[in-house]
Amino acid sequence: MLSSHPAFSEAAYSAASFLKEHDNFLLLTHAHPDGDTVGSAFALAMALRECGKTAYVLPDPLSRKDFLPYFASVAPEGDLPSDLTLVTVDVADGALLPEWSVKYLPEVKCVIDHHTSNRVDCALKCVDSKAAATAEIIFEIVHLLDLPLSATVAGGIYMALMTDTGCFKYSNVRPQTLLYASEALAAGADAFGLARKLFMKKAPARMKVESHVIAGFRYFAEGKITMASISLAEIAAMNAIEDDIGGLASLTVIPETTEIGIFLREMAPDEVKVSVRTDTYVDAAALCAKFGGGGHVRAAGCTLKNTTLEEAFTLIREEAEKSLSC
Ligand SMILES: [Mn+2]
Repeated sequence: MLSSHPAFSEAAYSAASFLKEHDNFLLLTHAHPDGDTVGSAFALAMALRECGKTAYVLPDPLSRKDFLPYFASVAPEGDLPSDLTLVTVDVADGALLPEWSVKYLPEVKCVIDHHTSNRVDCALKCVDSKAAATAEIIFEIVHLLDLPLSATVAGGIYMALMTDTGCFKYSNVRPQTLLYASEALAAGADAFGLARKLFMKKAPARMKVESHVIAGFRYFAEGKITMASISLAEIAAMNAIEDDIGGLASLTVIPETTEIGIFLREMAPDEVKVSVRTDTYVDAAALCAKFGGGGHVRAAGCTLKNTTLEEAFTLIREEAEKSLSC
């Protein structure tokens, strides 16, 4: 582990002292889990186990299949201990918990996250909005628990860092991101294996969905806004599964003229999930906040209920156009 390092976050210090005081943990991840919520929760659970504590992550059977082994290895076995301490990891808002986790929300005792707009109702919020991924906080916590970084924990941290930075490309990358990734690599994280599996190789069905989405791009404001959507009917027609649909939003900000990329996914006939990615100056979180959502300055989201896909498309386009001139 690091002999000298940049100052760790307040979030990591308060989380580490809280974690030291308790013994049986159930960690909660957000719905439609990404590599940060999964990798961070997995790494934290493993680290707590290395401290001799009991720690589980509540499984997500709907997760993309690459994440299922992570969930399986830290899933609760048999009856849960009665004195569980609930902790959310990378969950920006209680509304983002999967439906089977919502019942635990009132019992959450600690929030570990990097979303500025964190809205989970909890007394202890360990939020470092400067961290590129929640995994940066987890790395610091592991250090503060006086644990050597094991290859297992390092693997979860590396996956999470890689995911939330688009393979270390996004504007959220800071010196700590690469320093902690380097430490994770030195500790045995399979950097190429993870990059290959999660980012470089894609199933034929995924390629088909991506080309369909790109072919359907619509440009507004002289190309400064790119929008794409996928309906339930299109998902059914392409036989697409969750693995084929997640993370499509990042495609919308690729066109070189585009400042705001918007991806809409029809979740139900009257419910639309909107993901916004911005290039250099528009605040994606502020745009999504207009619809009750939030996230980060370059990547954010919201869900529009009682709204059709077409209505949502128009609503978000109008707000996006306004945000260009702010
Ligand atoms: Mn994250």
